[in-house]
Amino acid sequence: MKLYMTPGSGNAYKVRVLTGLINVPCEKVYVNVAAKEQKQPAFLKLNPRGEVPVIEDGDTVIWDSSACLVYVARKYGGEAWLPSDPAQMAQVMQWVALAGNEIQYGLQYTRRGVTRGRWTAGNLEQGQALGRTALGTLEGRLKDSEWLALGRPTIGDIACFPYVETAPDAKLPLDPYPGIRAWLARCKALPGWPPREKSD
Ligand SMILES: N[C@@H](CCC(=O)N[C@@H](CS)C(=O)NCC(=O)O)C(=O)O
Repeated sequence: MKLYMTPGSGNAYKVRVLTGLINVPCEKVYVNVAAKEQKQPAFLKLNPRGEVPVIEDGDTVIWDSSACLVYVARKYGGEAWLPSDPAQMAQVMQWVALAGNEIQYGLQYTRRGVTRGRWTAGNLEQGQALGRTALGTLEGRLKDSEWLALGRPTIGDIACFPYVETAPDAKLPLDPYPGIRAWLARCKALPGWPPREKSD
């Protein structure tokens, strides 16, 4: 399997985490975002949205980190990371949905605005408000649960992790969220959890 990524992409990191945890060989293909390679016709054939991550597994091409997690979990992870039982699957996907909404538009985009001056969806206050919704939702769960769903680690935890860990870069310190801080440490202690290459 190939993973198209950049060293600093939190969304690509999600896929690296899952393939690391379940020990699926994964060849990294670095995309030159500074040169806008992700917007060139060759890459747009893989992902019409012009973003990383993308995975290519034989003839199967999947874009979007949430979709990549679903694919890898169901194809290579058995029932462990995204079970096929409808209620259990939906309970995991609730958290994957939080990652694709409040976490992306609140924590990821606000961090990008603060650190790179690139504001694509609102201003600091709007982004931080969404980010606080994400953090409050997570803290409500994690103050008395070790994991987000099913009492064990799933792709819900992996999807939420990267931009929650970097929330302080969006000027949202994690001091008021002890449940989240303990969960971040618990995630990183899982056997096979890979380090970030870089965080930009
Ligand atoms: N919803 C998408 C977001 C992907 C995304 O934001 N990718 C960033 C890197 S983390 C990217 O490719 N940025 C380059 C660009 O937008 O041109 C996902 O979850 O995969």
